[in-house]
Amino acid sequence: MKRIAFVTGATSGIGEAICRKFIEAGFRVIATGRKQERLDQMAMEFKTDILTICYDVRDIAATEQALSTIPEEWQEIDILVNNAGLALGLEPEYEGDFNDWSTMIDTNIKGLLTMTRLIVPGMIRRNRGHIVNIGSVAGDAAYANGSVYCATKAAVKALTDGLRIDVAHTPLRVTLLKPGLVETNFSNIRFHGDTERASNVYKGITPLTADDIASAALYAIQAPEHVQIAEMLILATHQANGSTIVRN
Ligand code: NDP
Ligand code: 8X3
Repeated sequence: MKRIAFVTGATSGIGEAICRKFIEAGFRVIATGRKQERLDQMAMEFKTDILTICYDVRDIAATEQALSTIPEEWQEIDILVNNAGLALGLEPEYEGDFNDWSTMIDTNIKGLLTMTRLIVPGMIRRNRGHIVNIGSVAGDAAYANGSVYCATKAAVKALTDGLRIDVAHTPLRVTLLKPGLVETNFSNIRFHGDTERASNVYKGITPLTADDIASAALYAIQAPEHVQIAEMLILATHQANGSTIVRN
């Protein structure tokens, strides 16, 4: 029987690439996000290897309702990929937008926590499972004008480390992936649709691709069962940390 991976933020970028990579590798995928149309396209493409569910990870009741619709043959989730997330704005902390802050905190921290709280108990009961959280190099240290986003990703690191401790007596494994610059829709969202500003983020450097991160996720989940890939920091060759990017 094919193993089942549940992926949040599957409608774009890293989450979509993870769905593709996992399905190619022989997994079935529960792909989730808020864009019904995009989920429908994925359902058409991957047919019986995919189940799509549309909901917002910030809404606990909607998340519980969404999970309650999962058919029996999809309920034994082996892998949870907590990927849904975003950055909004790039400005000094003393000038940040309250709504942007709430959206980042509610999605990146509380959404990830909700998914973990709802899906991991089944893994504990079945005595198998793997949680892959998408953090960021931004969680290692704050960079200029990005403190709230960086703080949410530092929280993802703490939550991942805490979960790993809490399941250490079980066969469950917990992985944190910390990408650097990955060219996806991320910067378009961050700059509220300012595509020129977004494209400048990736000028003068060859950024990572979503597929690069999907390969790292696949490596982690395919490692032998006694091997726990606890954390991977994945950077473009000319990026040294969240603040040091050498552009030509
Ligand atoms: P994209 O904007 O391409 O994808 C973000 C995904 O998150 C979309 O599928 C979006 O789906 C989903 N999402 C956002 N908000 C919600 C929500 N409230 N409920 C459900 N789904 C939501 O960006 P990336 O692929 O780059 O980002 C994926 C993850 O990777 C994020 O956690 C990001 O912080 C992290 N990351 C990104 C890096 C980069 O440079 N790109 C580097 C390091 C980490 P929909 O709109 O359908 O809801
Ligand atoms: C996304 C990478 O450097 O834009 O987490 O914050 S960065």
